[in-house]
Amino acid sequence: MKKTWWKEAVVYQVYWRSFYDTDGDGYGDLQGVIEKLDYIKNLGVDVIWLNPCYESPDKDNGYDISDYYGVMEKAGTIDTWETLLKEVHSRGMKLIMDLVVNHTSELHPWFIESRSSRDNPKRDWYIWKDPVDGKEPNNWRSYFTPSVWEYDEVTKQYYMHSFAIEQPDLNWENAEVREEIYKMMKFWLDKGIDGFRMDVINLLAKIKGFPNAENPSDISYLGNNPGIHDYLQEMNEKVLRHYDIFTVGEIPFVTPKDGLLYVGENRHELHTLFHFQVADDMPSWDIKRYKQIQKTWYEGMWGKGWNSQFLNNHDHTRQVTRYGNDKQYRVESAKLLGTMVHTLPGMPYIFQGEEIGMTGVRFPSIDDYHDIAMKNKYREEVQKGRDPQAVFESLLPLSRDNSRTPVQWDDTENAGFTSGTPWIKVNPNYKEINVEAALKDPNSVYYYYKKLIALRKKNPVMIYGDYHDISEGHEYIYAYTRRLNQDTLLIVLNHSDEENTFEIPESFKQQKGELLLCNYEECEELSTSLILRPHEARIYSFV
Ligand code: TEU
Repeated sequence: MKKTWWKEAVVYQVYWRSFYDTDGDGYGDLQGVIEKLDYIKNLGVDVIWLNPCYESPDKDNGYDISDYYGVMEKAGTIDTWETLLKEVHSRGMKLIMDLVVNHTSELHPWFIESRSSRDNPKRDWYIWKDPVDGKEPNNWRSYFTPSVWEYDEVTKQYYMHSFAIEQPDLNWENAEVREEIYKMMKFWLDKGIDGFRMDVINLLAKIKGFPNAENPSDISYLGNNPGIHDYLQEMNEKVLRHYDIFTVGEIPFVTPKDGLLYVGENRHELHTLFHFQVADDMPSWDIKRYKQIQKTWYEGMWGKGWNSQFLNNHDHTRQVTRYGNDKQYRVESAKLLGTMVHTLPGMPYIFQGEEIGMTGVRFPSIDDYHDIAMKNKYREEVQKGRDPQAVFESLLPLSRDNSRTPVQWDDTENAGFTSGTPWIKVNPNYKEINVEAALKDPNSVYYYYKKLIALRKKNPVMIYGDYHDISEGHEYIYAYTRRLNQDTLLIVLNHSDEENTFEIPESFKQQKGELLLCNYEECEELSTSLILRPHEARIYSFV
């Protein structure tokens, strides 16, 4: 398998608005990221993924861009951004930016022009359709609203939006649009960034003719449509291949077979992808399903394309809350999930705060929430006549705000995140869970992550080794091997609040294994029958 720098990288995601506020406006900012770069660097990560900081009315936290060339005031200025890039590079790290080109903000000058009249030269830059029988052109649902269509009174047509009404979809069929986007990508790449995380990049191509969907609530018709690979190959040819960069596509609704079409090493499109079979489709821990997902992706991609590993991000509830035990075994469980993400095949992602085991939230009222997806859904369901409290409670576990609360730096007011009023409430558990406490405690989740990352740097088998699940059918234990040449790692994870036993396979019994890492203070050396405590994780090495 071809070795590349990005295959070996560990990525840390910075959701800057919740990271660290330096000017007291209640929003994290780029200066805040600069001030905390040593903290990130100390963890051992290689790449920072920065969520969108472009000019934006901020209806969807920066994913509604009104100027691709400017920096949002809340985040800072282009000069601060330039300093950030320089400071990241001077510490030997890389910076990738979010690329959001399926849609713009409704306040982007392109859309303002496009909506101004039917014969405006930019009309075709977005997707406009006549009403059908006086109604929406078809029955498609958007991510955030009951229809992808919004009627425009002035020109008496509907425009398409896959997300909020304020996020009209660009028309990628239009060559001028594509050229304009490529130009913008080069602008940032020429400034020296190291790549892009590409927002819902598989949504660019729409189904020709816009036919009604049989089951409109399954919105997978929005993605992976004919034409998408032409766009990505053109983007690669015209932009990407000219730079030594790394790209990761956000690709919902994708199977391993189709995933390879985006990241196959012979395809010249993207380097890696995020698939959502876990984050979107596995609401709580389901070991059987998770093993199956890892198996099919490994079998589909290994040797041909590179995968990513993540269990949470700014859209998905913190992993220790969603897939672990954030109460009695929070620390053990956070470490176990980290062990899994960093030892499975693919690039590991850390979402800010994950490295100290931050948890999801349960705020008392819908007014405490800001997530447009949650707020819209709440309104939609309540309008149907459902009980508001019941709707509210049903939306709590997966609200995107679970991951968006400020990073907890210390136990002072607002967790040391801001001297002002934070844009979103701080998780009340900050007195116990915070960076300062983690840095003082040698057994913290933070130092465990640091060890995991260091281990990865020392052991290429963690990156390039093959993968075999040796625990199929076990209800609580997930155990697998990674092998490269003479090196073998055995990873054993007990996903349970109870003790469980794992019999190691015959082939290991004759070999001498060394314990490399374990998430409890004292751990058993290798034996034929391993007794694992609640949420215990171990890595053994065989040479
Ligand atoms: O996310 C796409 C999206 O809708 C995710 O919330 C979804 O859960 C999944 O991850 C894909 O099926 C991106 C951004 O990450 C999100 O913050 C934006 O709101 C959205 O695009 C629109 O730009």
